[in-house]
Amino acid sequence: MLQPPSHKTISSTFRTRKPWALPVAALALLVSPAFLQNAARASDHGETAENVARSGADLTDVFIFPSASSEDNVVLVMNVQPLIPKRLSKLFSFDPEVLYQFKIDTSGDSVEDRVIQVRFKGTGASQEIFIAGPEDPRNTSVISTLLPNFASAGRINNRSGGEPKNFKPGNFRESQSSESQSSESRSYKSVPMRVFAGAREDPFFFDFERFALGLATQEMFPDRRTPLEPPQPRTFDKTIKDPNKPLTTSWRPPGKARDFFKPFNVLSIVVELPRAALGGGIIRLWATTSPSDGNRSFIQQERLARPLINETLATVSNERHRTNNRITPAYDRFELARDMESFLTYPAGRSRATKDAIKSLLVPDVMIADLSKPGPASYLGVESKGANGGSFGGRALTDDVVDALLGIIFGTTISDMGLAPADGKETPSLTSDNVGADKHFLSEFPYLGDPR
Ligand SMILES: [Ca+2]
Ligand SMILES: [Ca+2]
Ligand SMILES: [Ca+2]
Repeated sequence: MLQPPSHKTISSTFRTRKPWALPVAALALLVSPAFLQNAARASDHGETAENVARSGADLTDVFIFPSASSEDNVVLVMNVQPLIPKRLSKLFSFDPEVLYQFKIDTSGDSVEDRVIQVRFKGTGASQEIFIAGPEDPRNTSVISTLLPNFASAGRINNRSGGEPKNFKPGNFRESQSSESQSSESRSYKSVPMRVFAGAREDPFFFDFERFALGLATQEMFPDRRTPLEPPQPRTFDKTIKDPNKPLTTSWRPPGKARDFFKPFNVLSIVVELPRAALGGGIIRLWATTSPSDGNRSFIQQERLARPLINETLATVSNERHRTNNRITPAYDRFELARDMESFLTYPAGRSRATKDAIKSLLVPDVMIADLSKPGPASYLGVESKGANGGSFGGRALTDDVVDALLGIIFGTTISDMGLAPADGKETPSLTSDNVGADKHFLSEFPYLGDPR
């Protein structure tokens, strides 16, 4: 267990904050669907009823960072199936009815130009993984159809010590000309890929307990109204006077704050492949999970790129999380932008200029990486033009994305980046949850730590 290959936290014009280890007491929590449904408000773990009901399609994280073993390669990660308790990983399988996809936009319009599709057959120790792409998608809506040329990457490989597979399918194809606008005119060659699928330690770190459970089971931010409304008394919950006002204005201090996710595992899909196979330039990445409709199509249940955007800035009520999960990034300017306006106006109380700058920074919800740049990965690195320590962007396993978002919403990140003048509306005590990356990352593929 070594330091991860690309270690950068938000720093420089962002806050400078290195991950630090915290003593974390074991949490004896009964993880039940009811608990999740009541509590999940700000992580991407069980954020909608349908994700709790079908947790194999519940995305929890997306990462993209340079390979530690080859400068030519990049690593994509998606995690699903939240809150697998310690020592129980073997009881969980990927959902064989779900199509798992990495979607990659190479042209800057947040419409995918290439997709990598992953499917599973069977369950348990005999589960088999199939993968296709990166290739032009047959369609780009929330309805997906399968790429041709699915090939088996073998049996699921977390059952016998976590050995990953080198996977070089001969019939996988790569566009040789990213300049070409016509999919018909593209020619292809095979893409060597390394693939891992199986249980891993959950890399996400956040004081979720403080956020969701620390205040007599009320979440830190009472649910906000959408569409945008002025503050008014909530009639259906007498314990909250104002649904738009934070119930507390501080996180727990260092030493008291806890990474709620520390004892839990997830199921990870890790793919390492040449940067050139994804176009080699600036890409916009997101992941989707789409259950089968029972025929030949797969209907999007969740979409995830930048963590916490939907879950923090949109409300649970009015099914805003579900709505944003089920649309494509192209619609974020109509839906997610409205949610953000509401949150940034009421709980956060930011100025007009700051709100507009935050919306232009975070809408549409895609993860941007510049594959022409060396590592390390650094969250929001492309958007900040390298101001946070690197211009590759993407997201490293150790990036403190919680603090990055809190700094944007409640801190001086936006004015530090020169995107809007300081508005004097900061809430400094809310800009860090005081939890850092204290996980068991690996220095090599598949990078995420062994399951607990
Ligand atoms: Ca989720
Ligand atoms: Ca595109
Ligand atoms: Ca943090």
